[in-house]
Amino acid sequence: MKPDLLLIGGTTPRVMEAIEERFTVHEGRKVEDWDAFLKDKGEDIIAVATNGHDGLKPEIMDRLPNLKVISCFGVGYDAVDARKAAERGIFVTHTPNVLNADVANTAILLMLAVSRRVIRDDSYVRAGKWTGFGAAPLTHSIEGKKVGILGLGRIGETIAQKLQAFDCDVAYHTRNKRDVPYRYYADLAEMAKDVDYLIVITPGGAATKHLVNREVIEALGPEGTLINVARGTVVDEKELVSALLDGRLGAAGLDVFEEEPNVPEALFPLDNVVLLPHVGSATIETRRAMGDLTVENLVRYIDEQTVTTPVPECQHLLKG
Ligand code: A2R
Repeated sequence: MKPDLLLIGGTTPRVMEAIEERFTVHEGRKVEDWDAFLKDKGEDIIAVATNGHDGLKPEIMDRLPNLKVISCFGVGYDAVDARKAAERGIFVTHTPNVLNADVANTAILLMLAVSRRVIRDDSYVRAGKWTGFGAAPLTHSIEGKKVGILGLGRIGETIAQKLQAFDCDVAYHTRNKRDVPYRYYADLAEMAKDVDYLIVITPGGAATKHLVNREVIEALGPEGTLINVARGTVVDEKELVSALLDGRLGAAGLDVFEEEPNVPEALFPLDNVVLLPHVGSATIETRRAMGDLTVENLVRYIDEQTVTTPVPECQHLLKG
């Protein structure tokens, strides 16, 4: 008899095939009556596979008394209450490191796309304006600019390393100063005041909610550019939109939003803003690696009662 797994959200055919080999899979998105499902199957479910967006609702977790492992596809796990899971001895796992390069590339892609006005200039060509009006207006270089990184963890450090190729002057803000060759700011607004670009790459959740507030946005200022590849909640989106509309902030490149998939429509006409549908890690190569690690964590739990990449809150559950 295969153990029972609840799959929340969709997944790739490769992951589906791998989990179906080892588990009886119950697809959450096909469940019409959750109450009936949980009454019938809640006690059998020992594993949940989910993603950073859907997570696992607390009211569902509460009704899975024999749950042992929650494997989350993605590095951010703010949609799962990892502390509560750890208290119950449940492993929460995520997929760190394998996505560092592509999320960092997305941050730099947004810096370049915004600064060089790629979307505007592409439209310029397609609309026949090049032949009609001649050369497009000049744009800004990212070469040698000052970049402040909010969150210098696995991905933030990868961004910093890649920015060396553009001769950027990198600074960072975190709660704990690190032993790295970049200038540290204990105060985020101070850093925002001194840089041309502010890149946000912290985790989401309550601890980072609206860290980028009106004061930080205004410190970045009319010549500054905000790049967010972390979570929409880290930035006060209302303040961001109003600063962009008033010209109190120069430009923005955004991969994430507070109420995904809803994006403030006020941003749509602005050509100093580039908007992406949360695709930081969304390449075939990286999503495959993330999927494989999601499955590895589930299978190792079944075979060895341990996991490969627990979130920090569950680290202590590892044996030895
Ligand atoms: O504050 P520290 O020293 O714990 O540094 C972490 C920083 N961070 C913060 N910085 C300022 N204020 C905060 N309240 C705060 N909370 C955390 O964010 C650390 O430098 C960084 C997180 O790094 P990692 O845990 O290595 O995460 P990783 O793999 O870089 O991914 C970051 C996020 C994910 O959680 C997803 O939401 C997103 O990127 O894709």
